[in-house]
Amino acid sequence: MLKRQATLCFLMQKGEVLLPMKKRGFGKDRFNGVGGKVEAGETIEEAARREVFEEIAVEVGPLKKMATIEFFYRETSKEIWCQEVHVFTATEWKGTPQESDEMAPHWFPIQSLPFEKMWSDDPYWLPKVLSGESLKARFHYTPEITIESYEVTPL
Ligand code: 8OG
Repeated sequence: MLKRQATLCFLMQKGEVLLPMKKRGFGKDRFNGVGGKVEAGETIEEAARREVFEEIAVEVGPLKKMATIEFFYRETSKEIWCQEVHVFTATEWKGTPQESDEMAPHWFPIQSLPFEKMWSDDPYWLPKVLSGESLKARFHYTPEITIESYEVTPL
C-alpha cells in the first residue's frame, strides 16, 4: 500500500490557533494547520519547519509532537492509500504569518473552531491535541470521503 508521510503544525497563542485556509491542492477550501509531504532526505521535523516557512513565511521555534494519525483513502473499491500525518504544536516563532499561493492565515479561538469548513475527522482529535493531550489515531475514508471507521487512542 502506498504510504505517504506528511506533517501538520498548529501555531498557538493566547487561546487561539492558526488555521490558514488552504487555497489549492489536497484539502483545498478547508481551514487546517500548516504542513505537507515529507521529502526524501529530510527528517519529519525538518519537513514540518520547511512547510511552515514555505506556506506562511514563519520560522517556527520548538515543535511539540502531539499525535500520529493514519488516514486511509480509497479512490476506487480496491485502491487504498494511506497518509501518515505527524502533528505538532508550537507556541514560539519568528515573523508574522503571511499569505502565500498555498494558504491564507486566520486565527480562531480554540474553543470555537470552524469545523464546518475543516476535514470531517478533525472534531475527533484536534480539540484534544490543542488541549495538550497526545494521541494516535486512524481514520478510514470511503471513496466519497465520508468516515467509514476510526479509532483515537490516548498516548
Ligand atoms: O502536501 P499536501 O497539501 O498534500 O498535504 C496535505 C496536508 O493535509 C498535510 O499537512 C496533512 C493534512 N491532512 C490530510 N488529511 C487530513 C485530515 O483529515 N485532517 C487534517 N486536519 N489534516 C489532514 O492529509
